[in-house]
Amino acid sequence: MERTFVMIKPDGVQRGLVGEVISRIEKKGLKIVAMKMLWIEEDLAREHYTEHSEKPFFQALVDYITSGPVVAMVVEGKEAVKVVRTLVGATNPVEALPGTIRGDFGMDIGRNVVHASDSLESAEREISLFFSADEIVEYSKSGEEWLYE
Ligand code: IDP
Ligand code: MG
Repeated sequence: MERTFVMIKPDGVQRGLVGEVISRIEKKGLKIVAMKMLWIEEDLAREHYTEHSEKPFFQALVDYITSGPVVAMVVEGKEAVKVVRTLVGATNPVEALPGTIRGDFGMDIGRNVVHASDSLESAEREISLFFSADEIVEYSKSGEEWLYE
């Protein structure tokens, strides 16, 4: 099983999409093993998006992600990184396919509703930035035998 990091960004929270996003994650068959609401500080935002620190949109991105509360999650499942990226859709909601979160709920690359880790390495890094080990809950979920062969 893999774990990935998912975050409902400030626009997703303000637009009342928290339930919708969580619902899609649950219905797909993924297991939520950690979740919290927080208001990200500037330093954490810069660290989270460090790979983009030289990009022209970096400061706007930091301003966006610190503009209101977010909902952060750790999500577990078989190939969870890839599965969640597929659920989330392309970075630019203009190009994201209908049926994906960004395709169904976004209009602008700078307001694309959710974040999801892009690799197992990013997932491990991002999970440890946002959660301590004791905030991640291990449990078995009923019906797993109907999800996995
Ligand atoms: P991702 O979120 O799909 O992994 P990244 O390329 O890692 O996409 O970019 C991180 C975030 O930075 C995007 O989700 C989006 O909010 C923002 N972003 C990416 N490219 C642009 C851009 O060209 N203009 C403005 N914001 C951008
Ligand atoms: Mg990314």
